[in-house]
Amino acid sequence: NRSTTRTVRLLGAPLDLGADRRGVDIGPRAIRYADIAAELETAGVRCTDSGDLRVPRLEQCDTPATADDAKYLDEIAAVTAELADEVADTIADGDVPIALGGDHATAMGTIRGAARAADIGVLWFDAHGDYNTPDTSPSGNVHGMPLAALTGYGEFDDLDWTAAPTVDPSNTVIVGARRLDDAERLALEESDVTVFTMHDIDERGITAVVEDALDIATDGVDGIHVSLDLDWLDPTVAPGVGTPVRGGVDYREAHAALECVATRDSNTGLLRSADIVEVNPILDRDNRTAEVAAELAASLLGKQIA
Ligand code: HAR
Ligand code: MN
Ligand code: MN
Ligand code: MN
Repeated sequence: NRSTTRTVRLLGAPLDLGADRRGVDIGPRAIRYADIAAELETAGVRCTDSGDLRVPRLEQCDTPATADDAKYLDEIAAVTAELADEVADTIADGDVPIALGGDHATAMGTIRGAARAADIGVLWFDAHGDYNTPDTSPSGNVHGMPLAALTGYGEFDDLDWTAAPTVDPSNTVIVGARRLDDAERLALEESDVTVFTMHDIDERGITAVVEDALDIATDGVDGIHVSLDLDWLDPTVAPGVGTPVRGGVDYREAHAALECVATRDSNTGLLRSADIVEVNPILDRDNRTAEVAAELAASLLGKQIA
């Protein structure tokens, strides 16, 4: 059991180079305006904020060639390398980093930083698999690729760190998948990554699925990283995302899932880091998606309900 008060350090990552829809760079600001700091304090943790990482504006970057297989990968590599350093520093200071994205390429930074301190597993809450590679991606959008890069699958010419897995695929679990590209599905089937789909959640219930996911992610490692893509939720709950997919988890299931993680964490202290990504305020309604994101962060950190 943890006895001391933990400190969460927010790291803004206004990265939008991995996605097509503009606006995800405003995500960190929207999540702060939804008062994530106050939400986290209701969970009994201290909250500090390191401000935003510097990200080149899309307009400053060279326009990718049509049919580029991984758009802006160089720029994304540079930004996520800085984020990895910040995450590693935060963990070294004894704090819990939460990166506020930004598109899901952000996780290439957070997870790499967290994996520097200890062997970790990954819980990946997402409608998508994000397991494309430059060779398989239908879009060239790097936010559809981070999990492949991090588990050492596929060839990423400009990312030297992908030669070895950052996290063991057998400790990597996707929860809530409902839209996989064909090549991506095949690659996941052949991998050691575990995929729990919405069908599994329908059949078995969210808490049973997340308990299994936790068992797999934590097997033989020291901690876990939680990667929360807001498009994991149903678009009726979280409309402010670039690639909404119907049929996602509802508000209560989302909280129940993160409460499961928090309960396991309160027993074993396994939560090392997190990221909250893909909030797009331009596509949102009344900052609803950022508010859900802030509330879910509190559930993850162990907020007591009543
Ligand atoms: N699979 C599609 C692609 O690779 C769409 C990926 C969308 N990704 C996210 N993150 N929004 O989950 O282009
Ligand atoms: Mn994603
Ligand atoms: Mn997604
Ligand atoms: Mn293994």
